[in-house]
Amino acid sequence: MASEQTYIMIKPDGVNRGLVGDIIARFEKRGYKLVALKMVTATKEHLEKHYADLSSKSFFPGLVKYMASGPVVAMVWEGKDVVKQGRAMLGATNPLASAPGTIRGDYCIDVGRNVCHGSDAVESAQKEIALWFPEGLNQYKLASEGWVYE
Ligand code: DAT
Ligand code: MG
Repeated sequence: MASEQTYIMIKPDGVNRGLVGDIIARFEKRGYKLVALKMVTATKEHLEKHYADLSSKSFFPGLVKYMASGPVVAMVWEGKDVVKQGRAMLGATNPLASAPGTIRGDYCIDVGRNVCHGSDAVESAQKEIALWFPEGLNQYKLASEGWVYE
């Protein structure tokens, strides 16, 4: 099975609001495979790299400050179509436009406090995974695989 990977991150508001377990559980219960996880208090320099594409935006300094204000939970999830499905599970960037049932649609209101990050394409996922997990990922066979995939 071709295994796609995505970078999912619980932002400092998600950590402080006690949403870590719920967000991880959603990906676990869906059937996706966790291949890396750690809590990191990221430096501004690291976050500027992560959000480099947005550096010209007026909200960029505030975004970096918020993301550096506390620890984040960094994860890599693996499975079929996980980049696109992960984005759908997160909901729209602006929580006011996020459908109920999505993480953002269920747990937040302001775009600047939208509790989670998910890679937007396979290529950006690869870049983000390399940035956040230079030490590499875990390789194992998930015991439930045959019950998730036909
Ligand atoms: P996403 O996180 O859905 O991939 P993005 O990559 O366009 O969205 O932006 C990254 C983050 O920047 C987003 O999660 C929240 C913040 N952001 C985006 N647009 C914003 C805006 N108009 N005002 C304030 N923050 C914004
Ligand atoms: Mg993005």
